[in-house]
Amino acid sequence: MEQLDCVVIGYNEGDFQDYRAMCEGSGAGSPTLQIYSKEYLEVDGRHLSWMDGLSALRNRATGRDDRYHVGEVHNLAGLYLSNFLRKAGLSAEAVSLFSAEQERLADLLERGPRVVAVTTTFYVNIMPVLPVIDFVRAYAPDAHIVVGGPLVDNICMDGVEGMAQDLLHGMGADSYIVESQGEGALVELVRAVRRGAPLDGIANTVTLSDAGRWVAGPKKPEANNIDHAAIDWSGFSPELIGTTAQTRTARSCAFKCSFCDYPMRAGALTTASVDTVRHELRSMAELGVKNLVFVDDTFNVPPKRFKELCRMLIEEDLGLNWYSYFRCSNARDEETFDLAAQSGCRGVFLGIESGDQDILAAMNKLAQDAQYRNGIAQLKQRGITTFASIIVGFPGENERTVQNTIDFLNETGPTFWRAQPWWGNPKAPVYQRKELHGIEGEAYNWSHHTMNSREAANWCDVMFEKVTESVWLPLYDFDFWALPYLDGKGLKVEDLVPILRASQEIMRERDRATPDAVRLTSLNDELYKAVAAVDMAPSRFGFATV
Ligand code: B12
Ligand code: SF4
Repeated sequence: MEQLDCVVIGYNEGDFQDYRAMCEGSGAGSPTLQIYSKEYLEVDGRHLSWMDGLSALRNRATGRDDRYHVGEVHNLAGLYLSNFLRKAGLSAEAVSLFSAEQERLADLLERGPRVVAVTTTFYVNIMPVLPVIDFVRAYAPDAHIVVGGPLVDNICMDGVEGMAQDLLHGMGADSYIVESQGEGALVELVRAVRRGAPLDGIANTVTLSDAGRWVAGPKKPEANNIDHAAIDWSGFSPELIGTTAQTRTARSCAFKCSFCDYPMRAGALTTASVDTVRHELRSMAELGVKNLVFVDDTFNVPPKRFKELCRMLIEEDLGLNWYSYFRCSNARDEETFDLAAQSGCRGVFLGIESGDQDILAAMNKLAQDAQYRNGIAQLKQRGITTFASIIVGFPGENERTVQNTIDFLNETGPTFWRAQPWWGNPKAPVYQRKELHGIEGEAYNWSHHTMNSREAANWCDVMFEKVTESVWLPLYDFDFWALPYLDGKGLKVEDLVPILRASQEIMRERDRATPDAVRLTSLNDELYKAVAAVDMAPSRFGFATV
């Protein structure tokens, strides 16, 4: 079989039991444990992620071995990077979910790839990278392993000195790419490995010197043409892609929310042309894709382009349902909502963050409460599923502002919601006014003039009790992005709502100081019956393959 130039490995979700131990290790009252408490199900005495819990209950009813997992929707960085390499005349294959595709990965590694590229989009520490590198070393000891993506970018943000050296050694790759894009550097690296040329001068790469130190090559920001980089979907098989697929029509974001550093890292907003998107969607539909996810951070901005995209989707009439992030504050006329609905919009992720006007202003959200209320009402009228994501504990937050958010959620009734304690990102703009807000600490361990992280976790619990007009969505390997995936499996929102509502009731009962064991058993029975009653297509992965 022909030798491959590169294999790109997508997502390794890590071990849920390790994640549980980490959360429990943070101690009672910590934000991490609070988040964990609202994202697991207990099945046969074992804590499982919500999606694994769903699979286990279904398997009990069907006798099958289905492992439903959002990573069945092919990892987009994997597809994007392998497509980019192919366009540069190199051969490349992608793997989506490491834990479930080890057999296929082993087959690809048998083909002696020159380079194995490891993505890190979803990682906040190096742990998930380690088993991937061990696996590749065992099956393809001669392959050059390169790790890139957001994790490496974050580690090397201030250069490759000190802690960065240790972490790069700790991961154990042969080189790293430090760039918010990085696809250009990957092509150069693969070409150099192919030629047997030295790697140390390649822009945006970090290589190991003879003295055992990581040394950064020249820094050269990439500005890859987003139209030229569009994915040629005909190069991937329908089995690999399935009925739900993600794509991206823009890079970065035009806003500057004060809790987020993404636009600073990703550069200026860059959009693909409507025609590029048209061609991509046609080839996706030809593969059999039915549910489409636009992962763009602000899909309906600029508004004029959004309308053009919707009109194109209507014209093409490809039978696609679509999902995306959506900013209500930029949807200023009814036509926007009409076009969204007519073009197949089925669900939107609303970064609401807060129902309090002062907090929104402090976050620099450039959004008004009235715009949110109107937006949710318009979307609901058109049968579009809404998910409201809330941050609790941003500087300025207090009992009154939390109550305003609770009222907002109960009055507007988005289909789904979730609140999470604020994650203090020291690179985000709000940290430039640290003294003003009295911010001390970061990540999930902080305090400021009006709250601390443990109080924020407690308020999330209070909200969980008091928000009654919307249904909680778990986070771990679920989130809004699981909705299009489950829809593709036949689990429609109207069937998912009662299932999630039942699990929310279970979480409420089990987290009480003295849970009622009889009620808990009856709620678990109710959940099982609801899961057993739905009609779902088999999953691509099984537990036996893990
Ligand atoms: C869809 C999604 C998910 C889905 C993915 C489902 C699936 N089937 O793939 C799921 C539900 C798993 C998910 C989960 C999480 N997610 Co998420 N997710 C996204 C989202 C919307 C899209 C990611 C994507 O595909 N982007 C498009 C691709 C093309 O871009 P990319 O992956 O960045 O890759 C580019 C470069 O980074 C680079 N690159 C990447 N890897 C490599 C490797 C090499 C070698 C090279 C050269 C280049 C390279 O190449 C690509 C092209 O330039 C992003 C937001 C966004 N719009 O990007 C958030 C995002 C990635 N998620 C984020 C987070 C925080 C999470 C969670 C940790 C949430 C949490 N708090 O628990 C979890 C992690 C997993 C878990 N335990 O639940 C953050 C990441 C922050 C960070 N790492 O700094 C983001 C950016 C959202 C945000 N703004 O906060 N997520
Ligand atoms: S939170 Fe979203 S809209 Fe705000 S700056 Fe970050 S990516 Fe942009």
